[in-house]
Amino acid sequence: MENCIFCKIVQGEIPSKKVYEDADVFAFHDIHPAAPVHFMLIPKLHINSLASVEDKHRDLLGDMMVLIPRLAKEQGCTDGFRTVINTGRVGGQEVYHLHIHVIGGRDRLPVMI
Ligand code: DGP
Repeated sequence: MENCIFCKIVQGEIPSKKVYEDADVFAFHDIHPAAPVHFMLIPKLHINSLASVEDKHRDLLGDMMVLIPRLAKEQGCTDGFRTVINTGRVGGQEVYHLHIHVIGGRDRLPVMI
């Protein structure tokens, strides 16, 4: 989608520190890490937010969930991690392209991201 930062990251138009990529999803480090490990997993397909998901996205979202523990472990989260999905204005969402924050790497993780 035009003017979406995360679509531009997927397309390589904006540089990012890539964690993982396959045909459907992309993961990269957050530019403002809240903890030693802080990356985001996004669908390549532009979906505005969790509030916009539809039944047709079921497999994609399932694949993302299954991927998270694997990537978290690879990034060094051997004793747990936190996942956060900020949704909409009240949820504090800043970038309107669905993303799952994965944070870890220290004992006391921030509640808000
Ligand atoms: P949220 O509040 O959940 O919408 O968080 C959006 C996150 O995206 C925020 O933690 C900072 C991160 N972010 C914004 N712009 C960029 C960027 O250009 N590159 C990277 N790597 N992260 C970004």
